[in-house]
Amino acid sequence: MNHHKTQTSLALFCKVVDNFGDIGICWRLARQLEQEHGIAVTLWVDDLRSFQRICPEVAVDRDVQQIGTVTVRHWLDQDGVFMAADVADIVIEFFACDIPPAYIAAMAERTPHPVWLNLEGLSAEEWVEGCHALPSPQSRSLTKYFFFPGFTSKTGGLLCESGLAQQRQAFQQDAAAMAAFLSQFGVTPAEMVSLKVSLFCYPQAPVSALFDVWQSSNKAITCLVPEGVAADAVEKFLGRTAQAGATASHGALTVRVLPFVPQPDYDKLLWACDLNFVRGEDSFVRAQWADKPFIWHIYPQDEDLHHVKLNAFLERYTASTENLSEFSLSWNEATKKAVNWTSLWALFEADMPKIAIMSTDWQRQMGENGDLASNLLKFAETVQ
Ligand code: TRH
Repeated sequence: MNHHKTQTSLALFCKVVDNFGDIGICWRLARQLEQEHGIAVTLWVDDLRSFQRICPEVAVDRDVQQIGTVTVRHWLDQDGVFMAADVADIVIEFFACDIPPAYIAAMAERTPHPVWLNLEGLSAEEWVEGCHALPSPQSRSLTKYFFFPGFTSKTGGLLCESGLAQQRQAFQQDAAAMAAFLSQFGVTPAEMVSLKVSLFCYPQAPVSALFDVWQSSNKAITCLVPEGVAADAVEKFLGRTAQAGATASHGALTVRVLPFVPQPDYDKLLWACDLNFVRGEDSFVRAQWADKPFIWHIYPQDEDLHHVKLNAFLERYTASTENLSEFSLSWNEATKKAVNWTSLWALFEADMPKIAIMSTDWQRQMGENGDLASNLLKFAETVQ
């Protein structure tokens, strides 16, 4: 006999706190759940404008739309009318975002109750292993579970689409494809063979200090920076507004302002560059899959809490290179040592080949933990 299982449904609630990471992560997860696992996903998001920056297909004035096969709903307020029949099999709130009370009431009405998860932010700290998958009893006999991404087998792992490494390799082995990709941003053939660096960071990063060092480098450097990123330092360097298309060269350094590209193109940018500066959570993880050295600018928190998180990651990641660690700490102003950017850069640059090899090994290690979307669905099955 043929048993037809009905399609599993999943609702993912995303509040954009700021920037692009919240929606960046939720959109990536939603797409992967649909495409690789055949889940019917409804993504509730409160800020369609931020969504549109990373996914131009999004219409900012539509309450319900299909993007690919994902249903996107504009999450307008905490009110709303929901029936038990509206509730998905799996309900995920991203980053403790407080889903609408009426939706929770409908969850309690539904038989069986849905699996309810709170998808947390990424941290390399050890306590994460102890909190991952913990139940948190709620009113009306509902239970919410904490689901933590992470870097070990005792966490939910990292977001990584299947076939991503193959796609990346194919692109990196195809010099013509890489050149075509970069030339759309005005990158010249001479710049193509320079040291290509992508730059994505928060406004307080010491970009000007690094630009100064790069200008007197003995090797040409091309820095590709998306519009709006490090605007003060970029404008100072350019001597004019940092609009997409703007460019200037001083000494060995050329800076080019790129448009903010759709999410899949951002991956290609990371793959095409020799070194990537990334930030937050999603670009930070994507840089780990790019097989290239990267420097992470961590999202700043009160009382320098982020320094603890940064150190926790560096401890896991940089076992064999002090120079990467030193550079990262200085980039994040997380060291009390006086910073000499010239020597930091020289040491780091000399280590780049070694760091690239380490990064390949890291990907293999992370692969052993399984990917976040698959781990999440496996976990949902165990608590169903
Ligand atoms: O934008 P971020 O700083 O986002 C976040 C948020 O601030 C969030 O509140 C916080 O919790 C988190 O950081 C730690 O950095 P992130 O996470 O790297 O997200 C950026 C997204 O934007 C990512 O999905 C990649 C995408 N992107 C593009 O699609 N095109 C681009 O040109 C660039 C530069 C990025």
